[in-house]
Amino acid sequence: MRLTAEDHLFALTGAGISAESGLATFRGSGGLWNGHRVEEVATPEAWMANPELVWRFYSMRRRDAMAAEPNAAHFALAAVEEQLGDRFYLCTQNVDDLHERAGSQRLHHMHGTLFASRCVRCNRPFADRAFYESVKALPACSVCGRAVRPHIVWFGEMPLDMDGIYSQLDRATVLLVVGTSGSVYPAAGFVQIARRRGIHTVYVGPEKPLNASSFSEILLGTAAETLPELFASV
Ligand code: BV8
Ligand code: ZN
Repeated sequence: MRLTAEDHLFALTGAGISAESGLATFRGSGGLWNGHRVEEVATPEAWMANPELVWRFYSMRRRDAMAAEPNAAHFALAAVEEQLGDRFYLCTQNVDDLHERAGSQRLHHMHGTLFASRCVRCNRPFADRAFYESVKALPACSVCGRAVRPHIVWFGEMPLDMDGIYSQLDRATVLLVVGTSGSVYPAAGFVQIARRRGIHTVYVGPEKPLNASSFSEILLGTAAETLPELFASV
């Protein structure tokens, strides 16, 4: 991948970029996440059926993310953002805060964030780092009393700010995708949009993603090993 001073870089990351920080990926553990089937807990149906299980799952994810540190891949993306400024945009499917903690600013969490919650009726996200691990500890809205849920986009729900993402994709001259299996849409479809626009598309990860055939370039390797080198020539 060659980046010039005129390029607009759109970077999309997935769970693989946080793997070297010790955070579990969706597929790494065979679709199970610490013993829970993801479909069991990352859906509105699961929330309706068992809010306590869902809050236990996300409390565990909050704990894991608090204990993790950003790795060289997160820092490499923050460094290249320094150089590119407004010609850089990072869209992550991840809900952990490792990109922020590595210094990324032009960053969008299209599937929500672990450290925010929102009332199911008021719907305004607020910062929340608490753990809710028992039925009696389930949070309720201080304004209207209704249930408070994780500010996470579940399967079947609309990802956040799709218009903003598509307009950034329109400006990009290079799409870099890091550490995602390409199994979930609309994120897995961004490379097809980029390809139709004829821009250069690069995938970085230790194994080919499901949408591998759409990429101009596939760099097989881990994120922490590959990204610092990839940006060395910028
Ligand atoms: C939507 C937050 C409409 C939750 C996530 C039938 C019924 C209902 C829906 C659907 C359906 N069929 C299709 C759909 C759409 C559905 C979908 O795609 N389902 C799949 C399963 C078929 N999508 C949705 O529901 C989305 N919403 O479609 O709304 C719409 C459509 C268009 C426009 C507007 C609206 C919402 C999906 C969001 C769900 N929430 N996350 C949470 O975190 O708890 S998804 C979650 O899984 C991730 O965020 C990511 O998006 C996805 C896949 O995870 P990955 O990040 O890719 O991780 P994975 O483990 O899969 O892969 C890890 C990769 O890392 C591997 O490739 C591995 O090789 C690599 N790796 C490992 N180690 C390293 C590494 N890479 C680099 N370095 C390493 N060291
Ligand atoms: Zn409320």
